[in-house]
Amino acid sequence: MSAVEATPETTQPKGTPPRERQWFHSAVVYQVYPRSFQDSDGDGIGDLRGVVRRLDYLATLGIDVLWLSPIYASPQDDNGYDISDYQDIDPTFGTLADFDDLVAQAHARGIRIVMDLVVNHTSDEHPWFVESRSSKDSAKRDWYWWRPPREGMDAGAPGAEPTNWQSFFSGPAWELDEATGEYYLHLFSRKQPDLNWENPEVREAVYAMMRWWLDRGVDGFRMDVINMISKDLPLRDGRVLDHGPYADGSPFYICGPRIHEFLQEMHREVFAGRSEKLLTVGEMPAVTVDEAVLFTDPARREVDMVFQFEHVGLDHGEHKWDRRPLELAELKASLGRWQAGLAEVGWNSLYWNNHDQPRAVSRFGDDGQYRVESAKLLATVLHLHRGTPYVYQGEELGMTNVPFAAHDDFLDIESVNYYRAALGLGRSPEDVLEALREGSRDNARSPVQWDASPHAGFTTGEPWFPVNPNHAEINADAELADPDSVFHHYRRLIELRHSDPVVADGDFHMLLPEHPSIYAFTRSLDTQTVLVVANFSGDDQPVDGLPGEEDWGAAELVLGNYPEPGAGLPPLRPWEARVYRRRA
Ligand code: TEU
Repeated sequence: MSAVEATPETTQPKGTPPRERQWFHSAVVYQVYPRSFQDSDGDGIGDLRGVVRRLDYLATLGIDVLWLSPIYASPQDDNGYDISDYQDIDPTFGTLADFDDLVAQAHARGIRIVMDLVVNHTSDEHPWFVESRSSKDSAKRDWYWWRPPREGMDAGAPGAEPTNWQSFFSGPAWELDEATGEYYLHLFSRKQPDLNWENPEVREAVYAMMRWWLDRGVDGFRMDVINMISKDLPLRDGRVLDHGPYADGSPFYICGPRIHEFLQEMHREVFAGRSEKLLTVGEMPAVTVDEAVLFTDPARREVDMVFQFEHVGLDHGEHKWDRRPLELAELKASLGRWQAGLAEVGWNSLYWNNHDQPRAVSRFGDDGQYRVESAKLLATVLHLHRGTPYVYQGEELGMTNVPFAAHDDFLDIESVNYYRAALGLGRSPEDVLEALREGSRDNARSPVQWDASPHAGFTTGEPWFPVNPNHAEINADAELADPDSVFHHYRRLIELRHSDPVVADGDFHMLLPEHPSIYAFTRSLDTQTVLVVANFSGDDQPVDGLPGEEDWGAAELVLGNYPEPGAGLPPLRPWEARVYRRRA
């Protein structure tokens, strides 16, 4: 949030020397999904007092910022991303007093608190929507997107929806309200009606809510699907998708015509004049590098960074449930493009997974024989890129995907709805189950594994979601006790980012872009250069063709995930990653 500090010299015209260092360049963010983090009252659901209980653990890990997925009052149709009261805590998670205590105790440990801002939509149980649907003449009717049935069609008739868009959670993106005979837009579930940001009253209500949380000590926001708030009017039909009756409406709501105007207005109304070092990160499905430069250029006062989705879509075919193998060269090309694209202006977020993505080690690594090595390799590669790393709860323990047995093991609305819709479109149950096993968000939502006890120390009650049976082996107690564990490898990487400016601000340079198994790059700042070499395969890989190879042979080994490799640049063992440093 550089507005406060943004004096003329901090905004840099093209081609000038590297920008001013921002505090979050050397920060690491830890994401907590409260339902699955730590239960403190035995009801089987994680809560705020549970987070407080684990603050020392997080301080030991060394993270700087805690991003809390939604904890607001909510009917939990989408696990909290459907909010019915923005200024109260859901009783499942605790009270405002519990929240204030969490903020105080986190700040006492130098950890900032970032809230999840979900304002593209509310819950259909939010008083705003209850009033809006009450009548066509409601003062809040225009706070949401209401439309009559498609011209010449009766309300409720198949295809009578105002546009042919598909919801992210399968089915149409419009729901008929029988009482008023009109449809309302919901890009996600029917219990998540989209807010109409064209209405200045809506925007002011959101800004007031955000100021309320900042006044309460919050240090920033992760903004949910924030690049969907500006719709391209008039709302009209999209191209019908090959795999179903509905169409892709994204051209009419991804990075819409007023998105930069809205984010700059938000910045002026909420953040300008605030001195605290705040953090804003916009979750932006389908955002491009060029758009991200505009969104994250400090001189434009929009957001500090964005979550882009390119690298978490490389193993998708036509859609996320159409899985295909990931090619390392494609991954390098994608992440390399984002590094280069935001090298001069803007800033990257760095993540392998979150509460919407399968577990990183199962997806990008090897969660079998080389689970520990590949978990450390993924951390090494990600944390030494240029940008702010995000650690998703349990990632620092090397937690894996969940061994789902049957379709009714899935609880996530996106997976449950997709299973039903896919069968309706003739896909075989076995086939869909396999796709869910690989791609379901539920893989990320099993409770954090704190110890080897029956419910992994997550709860003394019955967990809302079964604990992964591999918690007997994979758990925080075991990791903390083993100095060579995945946990301590994350701790060392975070220490490196805190202590070494080349990690926080060094220029990024990709090497061996076409190599099918080796991911290699350098970071350089002033006289220092750091080399990262990583073997994304289960076979030994010679490190041939590396520019300046002979020089690296004598360099200092800063970090590795195997016992000492020996002199020179010996071949990389399966899933081995090494970090070298040399001074010019
Ligand atoms: O996710 C938006 C989003 O893009 C995801 O829905 C994504 O498409 C999908 O999960 C990939 O499988 C945000 C939140 O992170 C998510 O948890 C919410 O369900 C969604 O918005 C609606 O608020």
